[in-house]
Amino acid sequence: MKMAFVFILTYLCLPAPVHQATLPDATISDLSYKNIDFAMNLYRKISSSHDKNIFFSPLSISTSFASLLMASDGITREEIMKGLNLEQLEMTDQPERIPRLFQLLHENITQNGSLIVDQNMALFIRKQFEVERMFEDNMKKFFHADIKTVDFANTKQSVLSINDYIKQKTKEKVKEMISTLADTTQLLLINTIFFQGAWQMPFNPNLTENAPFHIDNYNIVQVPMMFKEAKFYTMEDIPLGARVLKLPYQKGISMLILLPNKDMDYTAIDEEITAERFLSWIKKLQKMRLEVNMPKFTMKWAYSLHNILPDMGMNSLFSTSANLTRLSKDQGLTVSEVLHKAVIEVDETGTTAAAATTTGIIPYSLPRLFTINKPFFFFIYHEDTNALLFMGRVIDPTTN
Ligand SMILES: *[C@@H]1O[C@H](CO)[C@@H](O)[C@H](O)[C@H]1NC(C)=O
Ligand SMILES: *[C@@H]1O[C@H](CO)[C@@H](O)[C@H](O)[C@H]1NC(C)=O
Ligand SMILES: *[C@@H]1O[C@H](CO)[C@@H](O)[C@H](O)[C@H]1NC(C)=O
Ligand SMILES: CC(=O)N[C@H]1CO[C@H](CO)[C@@H](O)[C@@H]1O
Repeated sequence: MKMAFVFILTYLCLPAPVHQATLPDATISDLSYKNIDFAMNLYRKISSSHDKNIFFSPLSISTSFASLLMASDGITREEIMKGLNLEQLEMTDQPERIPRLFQLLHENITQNGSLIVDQNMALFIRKQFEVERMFEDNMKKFFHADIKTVDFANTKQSVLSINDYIKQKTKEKVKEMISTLADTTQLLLINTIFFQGAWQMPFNPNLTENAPFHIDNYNIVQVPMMFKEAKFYTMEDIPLGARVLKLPYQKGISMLILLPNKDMDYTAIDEEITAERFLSWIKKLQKMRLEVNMPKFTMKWAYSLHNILPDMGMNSLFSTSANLTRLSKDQGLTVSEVLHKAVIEVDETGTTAAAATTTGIIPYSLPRLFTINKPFFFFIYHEDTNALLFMGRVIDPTTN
C-alpha cells in the first residue's frame, strides 16, 4: 500500500524591459549542509511574517536558484550565491563546480530512492527570445532541463500548457499552479519535486481516533490521531527544550519530527534551528520502544518568494539592476515572480508519525510516550546525503 503524498513546485518568470575560504574537495554532503542552512533562514523569514502552518521544499527552491546562478553575473550573481549560502563552495577557476554538485546530489537522491523522489526542471522560452547557448546547454547538462518554446503573447494558452506540464510532473498534486502570466514574459523556469513514501512501520487505521491538539493555551481542536507502539529512533535536545522522533519511509527517506517540550513556545525554536543542530539530532538518535500519537494532516501552501527573498539579500534580481547577461544578450531583463506551492498528506500508510510531549526529563530514560498534540516541526530528508527535501511546521492540523 502506498501512502499519499506531496510535491511541489517553484517557478520563475522573467518579463521583458523593465569571498572567502573555499572547500577544496566539496562533496554533496557539503552542499546539503549549505542547503539546510538556506532552508532554515528561509523558514525564519516566512515564520516571522505569520503564525500559521508552513510547508515548502528547500531542495526545489535551492535548485531553481542554482540555475539562476548560471544565468546571472556581477552583483546579482553574488547576491544569489550569498543568499543560497553557497559562497564557501565557490571557486572562481571552477565555474561548473556548484551546478555539478547539484547534479550529483540530484542523481544520488533520485537513483537511490528508486523513483520515490522525482525532481524535474524545465525552461519555457518565448519563441523570439534568444537564450545564450551556454546557459541552455548547462541547463540540459546539469539539470536535465526540458526546453520548450511557448507563445507567451497568447497568455491563456501558455497558462494552460504550463499548468498542464506541472500537473503531469507532480502526478496531479499541483493543479492550477498559475492563474495569470504577463504577456511580456520571456522565459519561465520550472522546478518540480514529487515524493511518495510508504511508512516502514504503518499505523493501524483501526487505532486512529479523535483526540485534542493544543494549538496554544486557549485553542484546542479535535484531530484524527494515529497510534503506533514500536521501536523508534528518538533523542532529546535538552538545551533546546525539544524532543526528536524519526519516522522512516521505505527506501532511505525519513521524516524527522521536532516537538517542543510542554512549556516551550514553538517560536523560541525558530532562532535555534541550523544545519549543525539538525545534523546533531540525526547523529544522536537512539532506538527505543515508544508509544507514538501522531495527527493525520494535509497541507497546501503557496508562497510568493519574490516578496521574501529580497529580505535575504537577493535584491537586484528583482529590480531593474538585475544582471542576467549570461541568460541572454537582451537588455533589461529582471525576475518578476517566484512562486512556490507545496502540498502534503500524512496518514496511516504514508508520511509521518510523531508524538508529543511529556515533562520530566531524566537523562538516560526518555518518556515512553511521544504524543504530538501541540505545534511541531517536521523535516523530510534523504538519509545518505541528509538533503532536506521538505520542511514544515504544524500549528493547526485541521487547517489546510
Ligand atoms: C554584469 O556583470 C558583469 C560582471 O561583473 C559586468 O561585466 C557587466 O557589465 C554587467 N552587466 C550589466 C548589464 O550590469
Ligand atoms: C550518495 O551520497 C552518499 C553520501 O555522500 C554516499 O554515501 C552514497 O554512496 C551515494 N549514493 C549513490 C547512489 O551515489
Ligand atoms: C481492522 O479491523 C478490521 C475489522 O475488525 C479487521 O478485519 C482488520 O484486520 C483490522 N486491521 C488491522 C490492520 O488490524
Ligand atoms: C534504496 C537503496 O538503493 N539504498 C542504497 C543507497 O545507496 C547506498 C550506498 O550506495 C546503499 O547502501 C543503500 O542500500
